[in-house]
Amino acid sequence: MADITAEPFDFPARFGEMALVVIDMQRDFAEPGGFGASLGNDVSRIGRIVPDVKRLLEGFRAAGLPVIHTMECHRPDLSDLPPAKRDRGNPALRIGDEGPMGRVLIVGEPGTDILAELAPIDGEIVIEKPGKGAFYATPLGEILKQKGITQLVFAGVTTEVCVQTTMREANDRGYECLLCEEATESYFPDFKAAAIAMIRAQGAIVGWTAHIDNILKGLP
Ligand code: C5J
Repeated sequence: MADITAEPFDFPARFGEMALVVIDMQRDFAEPGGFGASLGNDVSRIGRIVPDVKRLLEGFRAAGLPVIHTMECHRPDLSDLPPAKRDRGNPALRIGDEGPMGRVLIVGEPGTDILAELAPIDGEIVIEKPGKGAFYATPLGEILKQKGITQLVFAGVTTEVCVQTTMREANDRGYECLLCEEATESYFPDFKAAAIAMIRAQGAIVGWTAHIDNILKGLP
């Protein structure tokens, strides 16, 4: 066991049981013309964390620790897209509509892809998820159980939506969760700060948060 400097207190790392989970670093959330932009968001904020997400990925790869990527996406026939999700808000483009990067958030479309700089490499797991949380309607729980993973380090977007939802799902399932502060982002800086504060409040009620250098220097 080795401690990673974190808040609200050091994270008791067990590297043999740890995986990195990179949430939804997809073109649709990070590039103009995608789903995030269609909701009126400034997507440039997401692009700014790419170098740190890459550093974290490379650190886990170099340490030989498992890496899991998630993608928010739906089947082409939309059979896994509840009307309540498709109809929500007033976006310029709805999920499944044809946009400048293909059909929005549909599996296999160019906009749904993970950013090229962060693309999964051979042996890494990719979870396609129809919800905000990565456990809902996916095999993630089974995969983690098979691999004996009990600790999850999180990166990705957006902090208060898919990242926090997945951390809460994981926390309820008994995983110890650590969020890398520099490798996550929101379209709303206040929401990122609030999500980080909520996660680590009350003695790590959802999990821990840590700076990237402390995570990287703690890796074996
Ligand atoms: C959102 C996500 N924000 N990956 N998705 O719709 O956070």
